[in-house]
Amino acid sequence: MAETTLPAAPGPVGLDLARTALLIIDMQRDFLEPGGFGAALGNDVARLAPAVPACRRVLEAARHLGMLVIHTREGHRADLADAPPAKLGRGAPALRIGAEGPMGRILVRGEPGHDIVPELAPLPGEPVLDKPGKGAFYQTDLELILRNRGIEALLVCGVTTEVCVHTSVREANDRGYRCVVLADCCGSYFPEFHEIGLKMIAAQGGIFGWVSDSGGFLAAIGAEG
Ligand code: C5J
Repeated sequence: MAETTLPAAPGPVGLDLARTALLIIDMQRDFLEPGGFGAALGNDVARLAPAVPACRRVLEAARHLGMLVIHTREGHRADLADAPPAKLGRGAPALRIGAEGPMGRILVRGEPGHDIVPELAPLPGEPVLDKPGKGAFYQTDLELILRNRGIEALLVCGVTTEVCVHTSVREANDRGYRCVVLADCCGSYFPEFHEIGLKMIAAQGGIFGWVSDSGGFLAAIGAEG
């Protein structure tokens, strides 16, 4: 794997692909499909759909390159012992975390809604991290996995832009990882939060990282079209 440069904001970003991992955040049925956690909170889940094919193109290219691919899932133990009361109390009682929904218990590990959408299903050997919070580093072994593989940069995709993607990028940035968020591979129930969330990452000379897109990545590695 070679070095490459991606077009990005606030400026081009060089990546050593052998030391770069693809981090796909929470592309779960619970957020992307009707009847899950996202819909239970009153959101229009269709807004997240365009991120799936974009993510898939990047995922296939990353696999082809032999890049480390890591998937995360937000969710809780069946007994909800790892869910803070403030989080459990959110939303209408019949639709809260742990309640029975059309895809099983909402945001609970092992339930159908907790699965990653089929288009982006992890392959054997790709680490899948179950996280109880919004950030991918919080109460997971992500940092250990990245260190063991010599990773220094992350290509970040997933949902939602301003919640779990943003939190994870902030955590990664503080730990010294260079993050490149692929804009069209992310999504939000609130288009304005998506736009502003991405601007916040690249603002002030890239205060949290860089923002590029799937086309920029695929072109940089010679995989477009
Ligand atoms: C949310 C996430 N939005 N994955 N989770 O609750 O962004």
